[in-house]
Amino acid sequence: MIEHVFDGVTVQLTVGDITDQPDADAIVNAANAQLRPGGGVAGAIHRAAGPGLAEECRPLAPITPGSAVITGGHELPNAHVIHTLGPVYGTDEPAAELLASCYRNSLRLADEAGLTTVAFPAISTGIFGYPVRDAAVVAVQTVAATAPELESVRVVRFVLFDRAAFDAHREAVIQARPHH
Ligand code: AR6
Repeated sequence: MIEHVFDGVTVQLTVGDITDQPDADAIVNAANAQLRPGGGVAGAIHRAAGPGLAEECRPLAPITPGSAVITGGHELPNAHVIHTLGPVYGTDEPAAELLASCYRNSLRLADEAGLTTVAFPAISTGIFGYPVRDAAVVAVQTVAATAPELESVRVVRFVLFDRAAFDAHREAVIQARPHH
């Protein structure tokens, strides 16, 4: 685990599984527009949460790239799931702005709900094909840029599935630090 504090918000990087973050108030889902189970992160979250999550999601769908919605966590150890739709790389443009909106809108929902700790996977870097090094820069810079407006969120954890994603985010944190 590595950590860096941006404007009072601790950004943590860890290698692991997004469904195994019991101390997070919310985990973020790399969702599809229909908020259905699907594969990757979404499949894992819906499997762990049980069928009640898909049921709660149904009336909230469809969502558009860059937007986010919040639900309960059902059988997950987390009180909430925040579902955000990342851009499909090469199709949804402008990709970086849409990806930044995913992080910003998810953080704002968490803050409005009074949550302290939020865990994100690397949105759009799996099935949606966003190169992880570029996505990591957008993700970390957006969290750093949003930190000053957050009143309740104090810990933002990136849960990276493999070493390459972890290293990309570590580089992005080093880059985003003031006076690095
Ligand atoms: N915990 C943490 N990270 C994970 C996990 C996990 N359990 N599983 C995969 N990753 P993806 P996307 C990593 O494909 O690109 C779904 O079918 C993975 O290695 O889940 O936004 C939805 O229904 C990758 O780095 O999300 C959508 O249709 C990152 O998480 C579509 O995929 C994101 O991979 C969304 O695609």
